[in-house]
Parts: sequence; C-alpha cells; structure tokens
Amino acid sequence: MPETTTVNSQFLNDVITGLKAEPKHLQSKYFYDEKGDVLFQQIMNSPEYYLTGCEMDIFTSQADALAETVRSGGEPFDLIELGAGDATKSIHLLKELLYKGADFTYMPIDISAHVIQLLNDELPAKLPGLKLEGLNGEYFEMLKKAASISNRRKVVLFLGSNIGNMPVNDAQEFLNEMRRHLSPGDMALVGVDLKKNPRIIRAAYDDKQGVTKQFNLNLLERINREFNADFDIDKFEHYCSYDPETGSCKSYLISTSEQTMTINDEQIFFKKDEYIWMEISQKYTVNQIDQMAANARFNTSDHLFDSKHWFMDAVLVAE
Ligand code: AVJ
Repeated sequence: MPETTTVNSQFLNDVITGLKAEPKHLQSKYFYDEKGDVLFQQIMNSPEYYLTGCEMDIFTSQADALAETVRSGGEPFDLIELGAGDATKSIHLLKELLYKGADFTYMPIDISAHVIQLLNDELPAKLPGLKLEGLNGEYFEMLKKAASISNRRKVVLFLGSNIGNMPVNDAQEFLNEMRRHLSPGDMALVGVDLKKNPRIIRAAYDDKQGVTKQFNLNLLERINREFNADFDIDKFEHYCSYDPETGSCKSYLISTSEQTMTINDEQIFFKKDEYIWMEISQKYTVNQIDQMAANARFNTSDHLFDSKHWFMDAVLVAE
C-alpha cells in the first residue's frame, strides 16, 4: 500500500535524522504502535500515573456543567476530538449531551485508521442516537476537512495533556494553528497537566514497575522490528528528569556502554552514557495557559479542575 510506504519512509527519515543529530533524539509520536498502545494502557493503569484519573474525575463529576458549557445556546454543533483514542473520557460528555437532547455530530480525528475503525464499530452501539463521523488523518488536515463537511459551530477536544508532548513554543504554535482553523465563537477544551509537587510528577514518568521504561524501550524495539535495525535493548537505561522551574519533564534512554548500531546501512555510534532524548511532558500553571490562549486569540471562559487541582480542562472560546 503506497500510504503505508510513505508513512514508513517518513518514520525512517525521522529516526535517522534524530539519531545522527547532536544530541540524539527520537519523536514520542512514534511510541504508539500496537505494543506501544498496550504499554500506554498499562501506564494509565499504573498507580503513579495520575493524569488519566484526574481528567476522568473532571469528566464524570462535572459532566453536567461540561455538557452545558459545550452546547452553549443549543444551536447544532460539531464535536471534534483530536487524538480520540478509545474515547473513554469523552464518552461521558457524549452521554450527557445525548441525555440533554443536544444536536451534534461527534467527529473523532485520529492518525490511526485502526482507532477510527474501532470507534465506528463500537460507539454507536454504546451510545444509541449518536451521530458519528470518524476522520482518519493528521489533526489539522482533518480539521480542514471537518470544516468542508459542515459549517456548524465547532467544539474541539484536545484532552489528556497531549499538548504537553510539545515544548512550550510548539504548544503556542499549535494553539495558534488550531485558532486559524476556527471561527469566532468556536470552542476548544484543552486538557493540561498542572505544575505540582515535583516528586509526584517524576514518579508518574518513572513508575516502580518499569512500564514507562518499557514504553520508551519499545520505540527502539519498534525500529528494530520495522527497519531490521540492531539496537541492543539491554544496553540502554531509562532516565527521567523534572525541572520545577520550567515545568518540563523529559525522558531519556542512556547508553550504558560504548556501542554501535546499524540502521539501513547507516552506522550510529554511541559513547558510554550518551543519551537519546525521547519525550517531553510539559507541565503548566493556569496563568501560563491563559496567556498562551490569549496569544492565540482565545478567551479562557472557564477552568475545570479535578478535586486535587492537579489537572485542568481549560475552556477556550475563539475571539
Ligand atoms: C499521552 C502524551 C499525555 O506525556 O503524560 C505517559 C504520554 N509518556 N508516560 C504524557 C506518556 C510517558 C502522555 N501523553
């Protein structure tokens, strides 16, 4: 299939560019192959990883208020979710909107065709009456497509602290870009992990069972599997840092000895203790997000918090 080839060669290019760079880095968006999906599920179920539970708390205990905010006024609208996954959180909102008789179409966008297929197959049975239009592709391309399908008011969900997977400047640019695809009055609900006790944050990305370590190592294994490369997984250890000043939490894989690996006829040399930067999970303050939203021409109309105030869903309205 030509599409798979394009996707794979992009992946291969990114891997080789990243490994030849100084310092070395890989992109966390490639964590999510079949095995990576399973490992991420395990992370979400680990006692240390609080993010999912916190946002679930917001979506269950404030479902009513959230649904009222989202349907504001009652005109028909499109509910577009970026990176829908299995929709375990949004399903509570969908249920509440249906219960209130809101007129909306749920449009999950995901880069994984498999994810869209599953939602298409399973959601309508779970939620009778739901209008569903799954879009398989890149976020902003599909946002454009959504706009070409309908001209109704849009509500965009970008949950789970996915915005944290970008450095602050890129996150700002992401909000700017999202705003360009929206019209005044359109809404975005953005899930943000907040700055908190540094030990709690570090523990979430360095769980005792070592699932996060496996999650990171799986990307090396994936590269071995898909490109016939020869990473020696046993010669890398996982390290994670959190800087309370900047709010950036970063994951690394560190080479425990001098070694050389080969991918696609390229030799990649590692010094002992040389690292590959794998992922950023940026944490924010409420004010920071308000400021970034304002920079992107959004008004923050509401902040929803979990009971511990560890996580926030910010309600942004396009100016
Ligand atoms: C899916 C990007 C929100 O950064 O918290 C979890 C991914 N990485 N543990 C996060 C992740 C390591 C997660 N996001």
